[in-house]
Amino acid sequence: MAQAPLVGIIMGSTSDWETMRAAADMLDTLGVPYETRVVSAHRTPQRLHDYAESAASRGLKVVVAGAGGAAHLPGMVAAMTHLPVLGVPVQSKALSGMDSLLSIVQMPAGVPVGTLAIGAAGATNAGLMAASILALEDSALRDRLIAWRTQQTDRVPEVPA
Ligand code: RP5
Repeated sequence: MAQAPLVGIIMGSTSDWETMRAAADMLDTLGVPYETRVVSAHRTPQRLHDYAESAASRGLKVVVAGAGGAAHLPGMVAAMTHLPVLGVPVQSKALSGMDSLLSIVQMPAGVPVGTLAIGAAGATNAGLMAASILALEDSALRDRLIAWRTQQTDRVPEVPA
């Protein structure tokens, strides 16, 4: 039987999947079960409400939310759940993701969103950070995470080829 998802990867549009798949790839690499959903703050507000309200009771431990432009998804989810929310600013066409970044990062005191870098690097790191949070209570995952980090370090040559 498949393991129940611990991380919810949500995004404002299917067009965000190209970026957000980097978070999913990282969780696959580290063996962390996750689910993926398209949840738009503007186009599907009821879906957003239902997702955020039920996330904790369904067993999710971390939400990774990616959106672009007027990127209200991570903040709105954070407003409705006590779970840690990691926000990924998707690179927009008009403003190269600066709009996404500023929409996500500048939350009012009391409603935190852990904001990552714009684009795929941010999505990868959101996956890693979600795994780090889960690894606090999961020693096998902690070992896989440490092994992944060691491999990354070992791949860096001292001299440029
Ligand atoms: C946001 O608008 C989405 O997160 C996406 O990044 C952006 C564009 O969405 P589409 O017009 O491609 O559906 O809500």
